[in-house]
Amino acid sequence: MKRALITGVNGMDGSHLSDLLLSKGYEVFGMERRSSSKNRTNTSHLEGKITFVNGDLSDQNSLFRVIKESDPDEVYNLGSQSFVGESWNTPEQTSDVTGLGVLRVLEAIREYGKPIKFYQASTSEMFGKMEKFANEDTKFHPRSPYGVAKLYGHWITTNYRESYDMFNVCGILFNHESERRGIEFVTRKITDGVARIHLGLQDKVVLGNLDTKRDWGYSPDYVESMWLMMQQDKPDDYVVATGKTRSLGEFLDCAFQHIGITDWSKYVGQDPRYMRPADVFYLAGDSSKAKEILGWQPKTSFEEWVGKMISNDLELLR
Ligand code: F7E
Repeated sequence: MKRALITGVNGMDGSHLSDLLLSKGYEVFGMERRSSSKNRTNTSHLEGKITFVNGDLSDQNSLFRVIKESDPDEVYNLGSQSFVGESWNTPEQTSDVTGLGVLRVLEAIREYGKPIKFYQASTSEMFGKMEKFANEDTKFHPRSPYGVAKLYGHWITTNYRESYDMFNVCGILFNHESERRGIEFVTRKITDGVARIHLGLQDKVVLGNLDTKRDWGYSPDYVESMWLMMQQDKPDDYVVATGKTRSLGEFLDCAFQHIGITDWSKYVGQDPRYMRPADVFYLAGDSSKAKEILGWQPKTSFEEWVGKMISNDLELLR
């Protein structure tokens, strides 16, 4: 039985990856920060099925201990301060956890001595200012403290692969969403808002920059690419995306259509509070390499997963 350690287990990807690895017969260890009130909304169904271990990406000693306790074959580093907007409010903490946290996990693995495969959650936010499809060779230009911290994580993972011959892979994943997405991210904010409007609980969804485009996919499809990267003979980096870019307006069209509204203009407001000092306006990913080498491709259509998110929010609110 293979053993996997997932940092950030309570996040959207961490919980979907746990589901996937359990279905493949893994013993799963999920790292979470100690807290008086547990945040297991996404993982309550995993209690008793995985082992939760206390650890913190900003504390080196805790990581030495967690690696020893879990004795993993594979480590998936999904923990981070992942909300881009928040990274301007807490740039130092974001750099520490999202950037230096990667170095600390790598050092803990190195110190432990046994060969352990390592997955780093890199991100399309590292491309930032881009104009056409990005692949593994596209130049990086991050536009937020979060993107800069992720770029450090990406390069230190690569550097440790080259310096110490470690099996380190980086998945450069474009935006991916699901019913378990945090409410502050734009897709979930909209599906929750649309559900509230439908139930008469709210009049409007108030957003920030509407002039933005993303290559959005579905998280359960994307976590499969993480596992596939770890099963290859050689460690490498892969872009994971759908190849289809949509505007926020198209996302709103699709979401409101699920409750029978075609003209959503009177239900959507704007507030500068939700705008960022610098934004990423356009993201488009070319995942040809992942398709060719990993045999990966997205399975769930845009309309299908947006529908799942709305149905889930309606059910939760009811
Ligand atoms: O914003 C705009 C916002 O916060 C998407 C994270 O998983 O994906 C995610 O980062 C866009 C931005 O995601 C609101 O300005 C407009 O242009 O949902 P988001 P993100 O910043 O793309 C990448 C790949 C990651 O790695 C990150 O960890 O939507 N937008 N109005 C808004 N965004 C939010 N959050 N709230 C609004 O009201």
